[in-house]
Amino acid sequence: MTKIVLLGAPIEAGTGRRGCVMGPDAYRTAGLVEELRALGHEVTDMGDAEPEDARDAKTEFTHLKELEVVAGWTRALHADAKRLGRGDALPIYLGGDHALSAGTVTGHAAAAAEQDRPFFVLWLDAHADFNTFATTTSGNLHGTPLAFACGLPGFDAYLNGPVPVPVNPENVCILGLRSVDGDERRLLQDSAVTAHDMRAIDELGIVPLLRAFLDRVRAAKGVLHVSLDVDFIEPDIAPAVGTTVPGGATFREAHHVMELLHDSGLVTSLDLVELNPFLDVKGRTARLMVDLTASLFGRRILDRATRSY
Ligand code: Z70
Ligand code: MN
Ligand code: MN
Ligand code: MN
Repeated sequence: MTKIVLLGAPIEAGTGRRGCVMGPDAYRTAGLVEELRALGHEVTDMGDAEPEDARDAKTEFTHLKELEVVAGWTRALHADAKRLGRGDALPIYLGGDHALSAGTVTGHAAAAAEQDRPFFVLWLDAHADFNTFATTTSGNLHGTPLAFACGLPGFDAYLNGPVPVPVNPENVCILGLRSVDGDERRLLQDSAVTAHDMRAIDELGIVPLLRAFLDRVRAAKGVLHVSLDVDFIEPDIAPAVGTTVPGGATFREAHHVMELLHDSGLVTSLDLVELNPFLDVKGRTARLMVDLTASLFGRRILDRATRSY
């Protein structure tokens, strides 16, 4: 049994379109609380977080969209995540677009540092979200949270100062990559982030790639934050996203990743991001995300002797 807290983060300002604000309620409607309780977990839904006022958030760049709103969410969620990271329950953040992870990842990194635990991030996404204010061409700030969390320069507007505890890029693994911008690619390749694109998954298999990363987390006695972007999954089966990129993880790959994460026992916090219920087809993407979350929290087809994790 795991103690789980749910916190909604209905932010859509990080994307170029409307709809992610409905994400938290779509997860509730799709039965997330009931599914987790059916698995024996103690679940508390804390409702939705609210952004801080961040009208002071300014930069030299004029093409950034909704910077003040994104900064307000970053500050609020950073504080929420830092507080929840000190507690004994496992938080699931219900997005909301991926800009919310600027707050959750940096908040959990700060909490982990207080406890002298190495902090790791698994980023399941078609995108690297490794743009800075200087490199984003779209101006959509959901393309920036991982660069921000890793301490790349120029982001002081988000937290009104530097990131207190930047994530060590060596402790970050991206799985599912298939859309990276030009300057973003250079930043990513110059960093120590482990990035596995779809070609790596096709050639080597998603399981060995994930196992290698989990082995590193375990060896370091680390804690693991998982950030699951809906567009990690093939859009034919997960259509409710603003940016559909073909060639995503299959139903079986996605569930297998979740099952391995469960067996590892290493996950300490989770983001579910980029669900846009306005674009969904009869709730199927929301239900798939709930089912994947259930797999991460122990739902299985048969009990079996697994490998050591
Ligand atoms: C592109 C940009 C992005 C998510 C799209 C796309 C970023 N690299 N991230 N969907 N989750 O605009 O920066
Ligand atoms: Mn609501
Ligand atoms: Mn993303
Ligand atoms: Mn994405």
